[in-house]
Amino acid sequence: MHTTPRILLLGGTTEASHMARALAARGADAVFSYAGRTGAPAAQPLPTRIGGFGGVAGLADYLRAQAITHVIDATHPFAVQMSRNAAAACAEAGVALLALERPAWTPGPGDDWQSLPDREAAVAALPAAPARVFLAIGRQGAAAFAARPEHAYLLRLVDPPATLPPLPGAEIVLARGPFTLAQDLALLREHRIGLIVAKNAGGEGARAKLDAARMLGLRVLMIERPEAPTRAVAARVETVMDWLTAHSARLGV
Ligand code: 3Y8
Ligand code: NAP
Repeated sequence: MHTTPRILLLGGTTEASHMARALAARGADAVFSYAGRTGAPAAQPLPTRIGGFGGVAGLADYLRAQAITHVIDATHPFAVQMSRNAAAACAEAGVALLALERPAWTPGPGDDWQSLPDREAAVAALPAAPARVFLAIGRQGAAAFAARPEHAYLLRLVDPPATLPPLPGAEIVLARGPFTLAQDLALLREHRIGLIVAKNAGGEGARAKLDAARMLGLRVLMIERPEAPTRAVAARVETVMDWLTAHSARLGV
């Protein structure tokens, strides 16, 4: 059976956008998928679908209905539910799966990081004395910090929130990354930030705040990644392209 690879690219990261450009340049038969978390996600050079699939069963049905032969999971390391569903649905539908995931950040000379296993640990790790905290973890996790109302919070969100997070006096800046060192230095200085809470996203799109923190001598409470499901993982777009080529040969094309 002569079938060219038909690819589902689960996106939402800088690496997914790079992957989309490489697939489009090769004229691959691919579809890009967003969850629909933001109002106007960046346009992609591939046909794009937006919204959930309806759990594992919904994704397995989608894979069969769309005759998908390869899934590339290029979602964010904290998008762990999507990654779990992709691993289960691909196993159920007999579809090849490869994750494209950037390595976690590690502290270097001059970094003052405290590593935390999860968001709740980060809430508990906040200092006793009131601080001005840059909560750089987005909208979905901010409410947990209502347990520590003595601190002044700065949030950076992609879209204006439908409802304000329950953080009295919190300041909100609206910005979509990737961010630059100059931007993040200015933000930390302007808001007199004393402490940063971040997720260990890895990659270049969100690391500027860490370089700025080091320059300003600020501590970072670093929330480490949740455990990802077992699956094959590549760290580079080229590796994924080689995987597709090798698999295409097996598909007889
Ligand atoms: C909808 C697509 C690209 C991808 C760009 C990357 C870089 C900029 C840094 C800070 C941290 C944060 C947040 C962040 C970054 C990239 C990448 C990345 C962090 C967009 C996008 C979608 C989302 C969803 C959004 C979450 C939120 C998280 C903001 C587009 C811009 C904080 C993660 O309001 C909400 O519900 C937002 C939800 C998931 C985390 C959260 O819990 O709030 N990303 N971000 C994707 C979809 O619908 O499928 O709108 O264009 C993508 C990007 N965000 O193509 O160049 O690769 O990591 N995204 C974190 O790392 O902590 C910002 O401010 O320093
Ligand atoms: P999640 O908690 O892992 O997934 C929750 C549900 O959202 C999934 O079960 C699925 O719904 C849907 N979903 C997630 N990603 C999807 C995608 N790319 N295409 C279609 N449906 C998707 O997801 P999340 O952490 O909210 O992340 C959502 C999106 O934002 C992803 O694209 C991710 O790459 C991006 N992002 C997330 C973060 C973060 O900090 N979490 C940071 C940057 C970018 P169904 O079960 O209905 O299929």
